[in-house]
Amino acid sequence: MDAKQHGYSRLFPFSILPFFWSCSTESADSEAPAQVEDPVQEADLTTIHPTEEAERRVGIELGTAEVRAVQRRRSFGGELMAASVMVLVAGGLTFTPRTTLGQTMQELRPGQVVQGSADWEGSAQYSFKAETAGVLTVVARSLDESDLQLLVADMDGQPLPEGRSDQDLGGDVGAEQFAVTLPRGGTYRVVVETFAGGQATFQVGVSWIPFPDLGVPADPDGSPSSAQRISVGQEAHEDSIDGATGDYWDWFVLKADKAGTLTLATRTDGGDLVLEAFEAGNFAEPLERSDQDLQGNGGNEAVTLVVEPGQEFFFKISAFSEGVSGPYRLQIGFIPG
Ligand SMILES: [Ca+2]
Ligand SMILES: [Ca+2]
Ligand SMILES: [Ca+2]
Repeated sequence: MDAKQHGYSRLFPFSILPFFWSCSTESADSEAPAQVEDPVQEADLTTIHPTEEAERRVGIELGTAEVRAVQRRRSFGGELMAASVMVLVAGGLTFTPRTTLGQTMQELRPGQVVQGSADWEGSAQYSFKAETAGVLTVVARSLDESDLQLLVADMDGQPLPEGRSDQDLGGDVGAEQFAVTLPRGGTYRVVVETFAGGQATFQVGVSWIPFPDLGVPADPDGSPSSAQRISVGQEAHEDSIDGATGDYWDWFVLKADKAGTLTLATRTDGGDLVLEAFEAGNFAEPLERSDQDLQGNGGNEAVTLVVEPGQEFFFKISAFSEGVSGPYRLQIGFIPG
């Protein structure tokens, strides 16, 4: 497996295991909720073979199954049963780690260690206020052997450059610490996550070195909330990134006014770009990510999304190696339907 893809695919197989494990052990320990008499064997159930006409009338369609990477997203249909609560799910349920702007977060202050817990989705969020640029060191230790990882993000939830860490210090999966440069004064998010999702308890603390000379000017399109607006049908957009001056990436936002298939593509004469697509409100994990180096060119990338009228999508263009610069052209294609 390509190193660029590794962080994506390794999450999924493990993420569902704790869920099923906890269901089975908890229900095994509890008293049966009902007694069933004369149960019918599966082989004795009525089998229905609908005609083609019947299938058409009830809307049964066959489709092709495909295998895709999923980031921290778990969908379950049916009936969930835990020791003390039963949840009936009609159509299916999707859990997606999501952070909401303006959500109340506990503030971390330098020198203080606080105890925290990750929620069922495996994330706990804190804020940190910086007066100037500087270096923030984050330290976390699991209190329950959960595998932790750390993330420092801006207030949109966008990870900073070099803003993720999962070091498993000394072979202890719950022992994490790292230092990250905050590029200017402002409020940032510190996120303690569990590697496989699910609840965890831990201690977390930060230390801070103010370092104003590390400051770089704000990138005008460097966050989702200041994304450049683009639209279907417009001409190709010419732009560039220059990591050396703090222009690490460019954000774009597009609102679909029709249903169809949207394709964004980048073209360059050199360099190596990464193109990512996000849904509004979840900027830590992309919906789609392209670093395919199409036509053998590191800057040629494309993502395709099926869109509904009124849906808004965000796109981030960054260099594969931070600090690399170069011009690029962004093309927007759309097939209605
Ligand atoms: Ca870890
Ligand atoms: Ca930029
Ligand atoms: Ca690339």
